[in-house]
Amino acid sequence: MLIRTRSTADPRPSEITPEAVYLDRRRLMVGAGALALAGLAGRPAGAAAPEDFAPLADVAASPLSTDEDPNSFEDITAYNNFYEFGTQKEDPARYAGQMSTSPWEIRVEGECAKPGTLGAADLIDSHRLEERIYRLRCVEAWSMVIPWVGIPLAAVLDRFEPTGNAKYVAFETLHDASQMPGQRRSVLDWPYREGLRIDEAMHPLTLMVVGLYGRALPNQNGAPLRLIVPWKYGFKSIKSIVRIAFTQEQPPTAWNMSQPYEYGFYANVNPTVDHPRWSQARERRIGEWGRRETLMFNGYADQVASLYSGMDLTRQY
Ligand SMILES: Nc1nc2c(c(=O)[nH]1)N[C@H]1C(S)=C(S)[C@@H](COP(=O)(O)O)O[C@H]1N2
Ligand SMILES: [Mo]
Repeated sequence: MLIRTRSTADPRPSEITPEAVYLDRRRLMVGAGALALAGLAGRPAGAAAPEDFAPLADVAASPLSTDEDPNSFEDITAYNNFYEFGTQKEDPARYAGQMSTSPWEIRVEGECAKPGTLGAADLIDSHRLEERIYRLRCVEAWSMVIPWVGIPLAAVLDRFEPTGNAKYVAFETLHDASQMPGQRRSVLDWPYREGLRIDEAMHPLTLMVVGLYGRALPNQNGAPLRLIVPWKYGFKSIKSIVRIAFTQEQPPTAWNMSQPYEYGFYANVNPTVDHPRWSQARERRIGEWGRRETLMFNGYADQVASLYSGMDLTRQY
């Protein structure tokens, strides 16, 4: 996301990782080889290393994965948007370590038969974990390919038995400036909030993420539980969730509240609807030079276009 005072959306050349650092999917399968490769290529001091994160057991590969090569662990954990820790891309890697993520509970309430709390550890233990390699397209016109580990959000929400009045689902991030120094500044109206229509929340592509690269989720990526909605701009994929509410009305969302003419509720990736200040037709894949064409619904049109039939996506952006 961009605040108005910033002048460029693009990563600086110094933030672009050399090709040799990439871990492709096959190297991921033999973790030790991948680590050796990262070591040879030279990781910057202080950067997160995969071995710092606990491996997740019994992760099944998902047929919903893209066949594109994932970005490196280093790209994924060093170039982040997580404004609770600062507005620069390297701030989350630097500061998110001060957030305590265990124990962690999500309060679930609103239009459901069984409101309650959800412990992150219990959730991980009681569901089958899937690896889903998804493109993440940031509204700032860059993208990454990330091997997430998660649980279909529908399976998580079903536990609380949403009622027929549940038309939307609202999500909130932790609000605690003692752990999140970025919240001392009113860059956004904290806590960070997001929301989905119930059919979007229940769509099989929507994932409650608990890890990446087969390991527990790094704090800078939204530990211990964050959303991924792969056909929407990255800002819909809210991190470090502490509250979920089923609602009858469309819930307020952080970026829409802050800059409604720039960031809509739907935020579907759409190369034909430009942001007021820049084109959305192309994107830079982090780690690559040049640009790729942005795909309608981030490449997931076959699966999700029907959710929006009859809607004017120029107006409901
Ligand atoms: N709580 C919270 N969630 C957030 C953000 C944020 O600032 N705060 N940034 C969003 C944006 S703009 C993007 S592009 C993605 C980035 O996810 P990543 O850093 O794991 O790649 O997180 C999203 N989720
Ligand atoms: Mo973003």
